[in-house]
Amino acid sequence: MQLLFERALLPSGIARNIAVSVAADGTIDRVSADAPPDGCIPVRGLALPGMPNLHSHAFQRAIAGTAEIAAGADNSFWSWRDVMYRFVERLQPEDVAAIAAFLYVEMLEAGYTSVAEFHYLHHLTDGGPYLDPATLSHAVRDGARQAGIRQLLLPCLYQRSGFDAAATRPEQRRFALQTDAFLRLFETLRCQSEPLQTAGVALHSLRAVPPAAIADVVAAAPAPIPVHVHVSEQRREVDECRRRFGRRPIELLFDSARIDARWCLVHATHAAPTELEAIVQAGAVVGLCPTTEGNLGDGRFPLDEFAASGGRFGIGSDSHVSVDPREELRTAEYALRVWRERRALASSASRPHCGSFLYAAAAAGGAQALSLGRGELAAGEPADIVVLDTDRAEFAGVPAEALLDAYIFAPRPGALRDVLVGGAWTVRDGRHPRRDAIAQSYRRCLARLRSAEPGAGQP
Ligand code: NGQ
Ligand code: ZN
Repeated sequence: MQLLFERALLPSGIARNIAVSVAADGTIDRVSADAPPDGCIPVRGLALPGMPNLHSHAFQRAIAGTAEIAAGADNSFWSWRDVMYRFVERLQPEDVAAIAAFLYVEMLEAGYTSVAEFHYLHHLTDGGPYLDPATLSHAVRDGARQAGIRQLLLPCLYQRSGFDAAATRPEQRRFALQTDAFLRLFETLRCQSEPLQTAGVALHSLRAVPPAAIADVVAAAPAPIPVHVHVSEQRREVDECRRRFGRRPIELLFDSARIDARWCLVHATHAAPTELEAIVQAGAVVGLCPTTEGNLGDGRFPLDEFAASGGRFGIGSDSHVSVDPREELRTAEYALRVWRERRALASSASRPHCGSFLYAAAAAGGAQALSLGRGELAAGEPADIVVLDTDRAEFAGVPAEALLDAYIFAPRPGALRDVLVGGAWTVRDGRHPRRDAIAQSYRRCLARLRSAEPGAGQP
């Protein structure tokens, strides 16, 4: 397939009349600004590399917006987690698939072309193993297949409830795995990989995985297999880690494994300056989830300083209170603005356009975290492309070099028109072709879950 984009964001900037040829295996085999080859399909608008979503817990989509209730001074990340745990109690495999499919349709329509699914729900509701231990992993993969999104599935290791604990708590019973069972699960999923469905490993957190188990997993899952881990999201876990190990979580992680470019450190909110420096040196990606981090009251990440020192980052929608890359990027930048009382902080003199910088950096960091290449429109990269409808009145008068700034900082509905994943159109004219059917199963699933809730049936 040969496409001729009116405009495209290339590593060198926005260029006009760009021909992109897509190979049969779903990768880009040529990008050129020369005279277009015969048979090119013209596409109006601005083509961008699709945005990888580097952190998702799909099932949490179903509680997004339902935990925004005052509950006294103790309403925190930890009390939100209790609400989430209560919801997890009831989920069946078909629910997990239905929720994931709907969420992934939303992602595609918002311009995410790939997702790293950080998956820690493994067992039956009573904590016993499924006959097939990959049952719930297959459910999230099924969701990805229904929607047509590219997915890096990250089965997650979870072994204890805190730094001092020997095991999980009852409400975490569906997550707990021994290291050997975890590695078998990963191996199963890896063997079943397909072009759009790959596997890596996740360690839930330094809280939930002891250092010896981290070392075992890293030895059994060598580079370039991607490794994702939650780190330093909450001050409380930093304090508990220091009390138990005399070190901060990221320090402990660096002492437990060789951290390099295949690692994605999710959140890293409370990283100390020396820890941020170590992440930059290692070439690891920081996985920012700005809307979830804001929603849960996590804290502030110094993205301006981190980016200025060459730190790599990408974005994730995590708990899915928002499913929109623009909102993640804008929230990250606005958190800096209200903190520093200045503007355009994430960008720099060499990359002055804040929106363009944030988009390109997050596309590159996300691609690295999903082991997908460089996150650019270039030969050899996956043909994951989104197209903005720059003919819309909303873009009138916006110079080409500011189109991405306008897209991100003055967002309007309908700006994103088409989405290509692995060379196949998954969204046309802003709509996923299977939206209605998938939304209908999501509705039915939520009705079933709500009616099974304790206290259901009351007004
Ligand atoms: C999670 N979510 O694993 O779903 C976590 C909460 C925890 C976020 N951190 C649970 N956003 O960290 O223990
Ligand atoms: Zn998470």
